Amino acid sequence: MPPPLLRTLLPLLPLTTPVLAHSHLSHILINGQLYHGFDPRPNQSNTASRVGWWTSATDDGFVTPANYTHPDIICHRDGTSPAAHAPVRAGDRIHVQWNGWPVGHVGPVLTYFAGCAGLEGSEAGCTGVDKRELRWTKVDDSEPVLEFVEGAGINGGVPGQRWASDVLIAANNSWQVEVPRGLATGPYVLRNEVIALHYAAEEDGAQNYPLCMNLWVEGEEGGMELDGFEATEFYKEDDPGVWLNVSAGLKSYVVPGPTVAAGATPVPYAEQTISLFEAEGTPVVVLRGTETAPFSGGASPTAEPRARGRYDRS
Ligand SMILES: *[C@@H]1O[C@H](CO)[C@@H](O)[C@H](O)[C@H]1NC(C)=O
Ligand SMILES: *[C@@H]1O[C@H](CO)[C@@H](O)[C@H](O)[C@H]1NC(C)=O
Ligand SMILES: *[C@@H]1O[C@H](CO)[C@@H](O)[C@H](O)[C@H]1NC(C)=O
Ligand SMILES: CC(=O)N[C@H]1CO[C@H](CO)[C@@H](O)[C@@H]1O
Ligand SMILES: [Cu+2]
Repeated sequence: MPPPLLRTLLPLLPLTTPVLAHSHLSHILINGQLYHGFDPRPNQSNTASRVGWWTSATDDGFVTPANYTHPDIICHRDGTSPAAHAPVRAGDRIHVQWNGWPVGHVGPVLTYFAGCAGLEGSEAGCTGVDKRELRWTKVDDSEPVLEFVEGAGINGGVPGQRWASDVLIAANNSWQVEVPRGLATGPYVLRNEVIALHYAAEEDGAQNYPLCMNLWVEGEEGGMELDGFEATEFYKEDDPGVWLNVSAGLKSYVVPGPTVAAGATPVPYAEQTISLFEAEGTPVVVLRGTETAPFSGGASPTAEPRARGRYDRS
């Protein structure tokens, strides 16, 4: 870990806005139904029926490029699956709600799916699966990611630039994701990740926020199975989209990681809007194969590991 950069880099942040702690996914909405994420901050009460993965990121923080080959990049630090899955149909839109997004933390918003069916331990859906066995398919890379605009930075971001993260902030810190049409029925993990680039001019300065949620997709018999990449192979420390100075007259941006799968339909910027909450949804647990039952709250997720030391940067 390099020494704290806060003192030298603080002027990059707008002075009028408080420096927020970073963020996590508070919930997802599917057709107005709310499913809870996991709040990693100390002293939060997290419901057993949450579909968000447990993490030890009690500082609401991130994973850095030095850890791109470490399992922490899969579903954040010590990421551990919950018992419940949010039911959704192939082709539905999922509204992914971040718990705020700090101004100036500019970068791409990336979305991946991994299927759990067929993996060892998948009798209970994604819950008992070894996360290192997950193979991820990118379904959205938030194109065009970076647009050049007149004037001051949007939302206090970099002057002359509008990033996907600024679009996310404008939509009340949320992102819409379409579940690929034609997907096979079964349990999946949704991985929504923002890569914040405000310190990325420094080696190991990018900040990845990879957050996971369990889904139960009602798709098609004999639908498309996903086969993708290991998350520990997505990025390299010196990728041009990871190690770059966003303030040094950037002319273009190269999105890191795999390309978006053919057939996936990212939701365009114009449709990245707030979605209204109507009711609490009932998550399901997977009984076996393609059979599910409403989550009753009884089943306890796998033992949750103890939090370890905090990362030291904001
Ligand atoms: C919050 O949790 C910490 C330990 O994580 C504990 O020391 C503290 O007393 C708790 N605060 C409240 C208000 O419960
Ligand atoms: C905006 O986001 C916050 C969480 O950051 C959420 O509590 C609130 O309900 C959202 N507002 C709307 C209208 O969706
Ligand atoms: C990034 O670019 C800006 C503008 O050229 C410069 O002031 C700053 O020192 C650069 N940062 C680093 C870490 O090189
Ligand atoms: C290369 C590297 O920095 N690996 C780190 C990834 O995260 C774990 C857990 O915090 C560290 O122990 C490793 O050193
Ligand atoms: Cu931050």
